[in-house]
Amino acid sequence: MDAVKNQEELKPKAGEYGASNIQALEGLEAVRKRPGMYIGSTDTKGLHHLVWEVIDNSIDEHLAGYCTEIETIVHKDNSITVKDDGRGIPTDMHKKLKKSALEVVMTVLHAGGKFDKDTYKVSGGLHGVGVSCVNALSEHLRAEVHREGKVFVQEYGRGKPLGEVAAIGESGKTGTTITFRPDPEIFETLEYKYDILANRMRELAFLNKGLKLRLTDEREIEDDGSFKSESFLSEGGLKEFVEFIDASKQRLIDEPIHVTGVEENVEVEVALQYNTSYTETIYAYVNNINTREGGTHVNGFRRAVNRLFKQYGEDNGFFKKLKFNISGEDFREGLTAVISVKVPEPQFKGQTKGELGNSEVTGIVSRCVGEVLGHYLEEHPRAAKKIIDKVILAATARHAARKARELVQRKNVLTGSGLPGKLADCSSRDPESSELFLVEGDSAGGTAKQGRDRNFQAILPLRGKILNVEKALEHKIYENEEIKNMFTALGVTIEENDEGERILNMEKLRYHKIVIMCDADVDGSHIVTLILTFFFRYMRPLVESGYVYIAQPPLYMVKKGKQFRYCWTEEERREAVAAYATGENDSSVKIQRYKGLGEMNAEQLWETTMDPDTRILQQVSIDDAREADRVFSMLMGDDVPPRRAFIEANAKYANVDV
Ligand code: 0RA
Repeated sequence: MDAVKNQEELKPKAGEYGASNIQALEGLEAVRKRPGMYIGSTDTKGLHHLVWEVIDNSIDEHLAGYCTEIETIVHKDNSITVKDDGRGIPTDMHKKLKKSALEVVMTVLHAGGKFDKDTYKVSGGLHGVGVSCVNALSEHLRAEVHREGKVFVQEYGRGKPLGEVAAIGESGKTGTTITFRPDPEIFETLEYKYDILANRMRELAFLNKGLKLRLTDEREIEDDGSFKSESFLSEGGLKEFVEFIDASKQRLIDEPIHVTGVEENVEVEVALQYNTSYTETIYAYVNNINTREGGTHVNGFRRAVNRLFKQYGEDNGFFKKLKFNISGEDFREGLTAVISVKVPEPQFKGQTKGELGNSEVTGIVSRCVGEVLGHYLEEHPRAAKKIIDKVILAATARHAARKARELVQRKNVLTGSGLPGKLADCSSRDPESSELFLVEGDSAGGTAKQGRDRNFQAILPLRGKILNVEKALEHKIYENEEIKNMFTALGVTIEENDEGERILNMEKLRYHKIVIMCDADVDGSHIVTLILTFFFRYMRPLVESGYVYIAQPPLYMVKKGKQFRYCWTEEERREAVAAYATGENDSSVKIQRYKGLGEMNAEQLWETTMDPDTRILQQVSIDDAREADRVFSMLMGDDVPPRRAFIEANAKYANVDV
């Protein structure tokens, strides 16, 4: 192996990329000291972030027009290889640092090398910290570069080179292969999750049409002896992405509307479709990064959709018979869209930096979408009419729901305290220390009432299955006894703003802990999903505030004589049995499986599930609730849209009286 000493032959031609472009900024010690600052966390999320960081660099090569395939391999020991066919990391000598550019890119923080603003790069949010971070946080890393006819290799330990860059052979190809083993001194877990990797790669394939991403998991062997492996490649891009998201839904128009455009160096691509459901699904990306909190690109998109459809409906007299206004919200029901913008210098805002802040983007997206949508509506009058009908349907239902809601909310005010008869309230009037248990079934509700600490714990029993919020019409929701009880017990109301948007008024919220307590069986978990779906759709701010929890009743009690232990997992059960048993098959050790809350008495329920000192509560994150909603829509489907029946029964759009 000969180390690269003579740099003359590797000198870049004029205009080509050279080592001197790379600026050295910071050392990698900082990264190891405070990894969270660079990759967000050192849990499973941070661990996967290492892979995204390397892949992002390969995708930058794709965006620059040089890379068509990225292969990712999870090895048996959870080390990772990412191989691309891009240009390869430059290996010529960096003039100031007197080191190979490869070494600089791998060992100097922020030396990504691609500082020119004309090329879009994946940077912003927590991304774009550079492969050097991956190197710093890897026990071992090997970089192999095929470039200029040669194969160059350098290896590192915790970010420090283990030797010089070596030219180890010849190659007719170009590309970079990085293999790294995350450092156990840094990460709490080292186990890569196939599904997390696969889902992100599928998403990246949709976002970068024509780019092939291959994932191989050497930890899993298939029946035919090969490793588990999948390839992701989309020729249709965002259009296919929208079709994938809506796979289980009934589409309203034949194929998604596709928008592409460029303005002021901002690239815009959007695909949108309407389906027969009532929920809006928008996935938005900036430079391939998912912006969960939306931002100016999403605002621009909404603005265009509202403006164009409203104009079209008015110009064609479709809204003439309506006795109420169409509002922004009405354009959102059943809308599925993917918005992808490429912005040279993205600014991210918001709590989790998941919101695009660049104000110029609003107008750019709005104009691009507006122009294409305008043509589309002119050229597809039948599709346009279908969408407008759907919008009118949404407005009509919103109008009906408002009336139903107002009726219920007004009645409440008239009937004094307004608290539901079924509620066993607590004595505390301080929301911060008060808890409401939503308990499945009257009998478990009774046990919970006996077992609770009435000073701060309130119990609201819910009958069997609460109303199926997927199938139900919104105005029916507010008439449902169980749901009304939840609203009044909690002290929250829904109001509408000028946009027609439903806003949850939490000013009079009576509890800051809302605990869903269901049986630990299949039915119970179905009911949890149902309740979470309801919270996600109608009381989302409660979830976002971190007020919603799921109780975790034990699955077993293991007993021997007077000793007993509650167990929440199979493993705990095995341990308990092992601890009590004096020999094999010790018949004095008894295992009781708790199928439902009803099998526990008040005291047991208190000490296992309700007592703040001993209970386990799972706090529901917004992602949990969103996932419940997704699972739920898939299970329930929407074969015959109920609102269609509703609207047919009420014939004329204008005169819905509830
Ligand atoms: C610095 C400069 C150039 C490319 C890269 C780094 C690069 C980094 C990674 C990481 C994984 N795969 C990669 N591929 C490329 C520009 C190279 C040029 O101008 O020739």
